[in-house]
Amino acid sequence: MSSVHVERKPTVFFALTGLILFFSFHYDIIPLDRSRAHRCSVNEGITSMPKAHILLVEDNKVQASIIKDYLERNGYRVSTVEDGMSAFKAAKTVNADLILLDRILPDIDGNDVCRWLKLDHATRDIPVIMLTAKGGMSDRVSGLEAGADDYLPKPFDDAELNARIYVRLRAKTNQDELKQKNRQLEDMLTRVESLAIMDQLTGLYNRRRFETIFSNEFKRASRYQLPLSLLMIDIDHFKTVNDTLGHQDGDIVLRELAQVIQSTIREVDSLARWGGEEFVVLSPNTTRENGMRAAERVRKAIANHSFTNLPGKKITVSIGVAGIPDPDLDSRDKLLHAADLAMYTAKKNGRNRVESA
Ligand code: GH3
Ligand code: MG
Ligand code: MG
Ligand code: MG
Repeated sequence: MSSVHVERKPTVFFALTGLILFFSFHYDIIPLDRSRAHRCSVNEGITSMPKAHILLVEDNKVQASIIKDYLERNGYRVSTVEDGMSAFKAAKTVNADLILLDRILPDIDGNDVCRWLKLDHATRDIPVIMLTAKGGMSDRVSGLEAGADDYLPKPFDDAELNARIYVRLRAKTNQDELKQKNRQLEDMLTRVESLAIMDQLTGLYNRRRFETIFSNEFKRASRYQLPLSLLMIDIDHFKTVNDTLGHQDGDIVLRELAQVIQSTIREVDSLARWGGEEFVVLSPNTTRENGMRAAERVRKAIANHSFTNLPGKKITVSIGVAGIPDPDLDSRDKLLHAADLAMYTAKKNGRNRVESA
């Protein structure tokens, strides 16, 4: 549609137009080219787009009013401010999709306003089109250097303004969609990754993930002749817990027990759920003797713990410990088997105890 549209009596229309032209020429700027009236709006093509919100920063009231009027008739929502400081505040609060920024403002240079907007995390993604009265190359370059996405020298053509706004909004929509898709993809990947390595009940590493860690740590320990110990932990008489409380409460006990172990071991140790009510701890740089001490701390912590859904009752564990260096344990499988055997010895010797290979 045309840039200025006044449905009043002809005298009022001419008076108004004269006034507008006077101010525009007085300030050496003709904001909109009225010779291109009755042109089709570019914004009409964006039928699916919700009303885009434009923040107009323009200190010339007459010009601001004409641009605002024109943009609103082209389907945009427009907020206006008249100086750089207000532009900052508004950019953070009005949730604008695009900023039309006059270069010459009463308080701050438009380039500096643009630079600050582009430095601020909250506003850096809002496209900025600089409106400049100066058409010189250095002014255009300085505007783009300040981070402006585009510039429009005054006097500008209404259709050109519309087209440039449309292009920037379309680019921003594409960018926003891409960002959202990337975020969704990242979330999905994180979920898939955590599903692949975590035990769903306890949140600990699952057996598969543990095998990888174990493999790496075993290689490292063997190569650099560092000690490494492994704890195999099995809950004593867990069947009776399930039988008396039910499977669901049994699950809660398992979860709580996992937390007790986790809070007892060192941060560099790896804890995983090995199977039903069995857990493993891998302690790098730890001799078998120190592994025994760590196991004893775990055993005691569990035996002393009061479980939320087992008032007055205690849970105990049997722990088998194996470690390298040991000439008989020259493979991961042998180390694992030795810890397992030691755990069975602990069961055989009365449970709630630690045995080593
Ligand atoms: P012990 O080890 O002292 O010989 O006795 P136990 O009763 O623990 O015997 P066993 O190791 O053979 O049985 C393990 C029980 O753990 C059997 C199974 O019902 C229970 N269990 C395994 N996985 C889960 C689980 O995910 N949730 C619950 N609630 N119970 C489980
Ligand atoms: Mg100005
Ligand atoms: Mg078991
Ligand atoms: Mg058991």
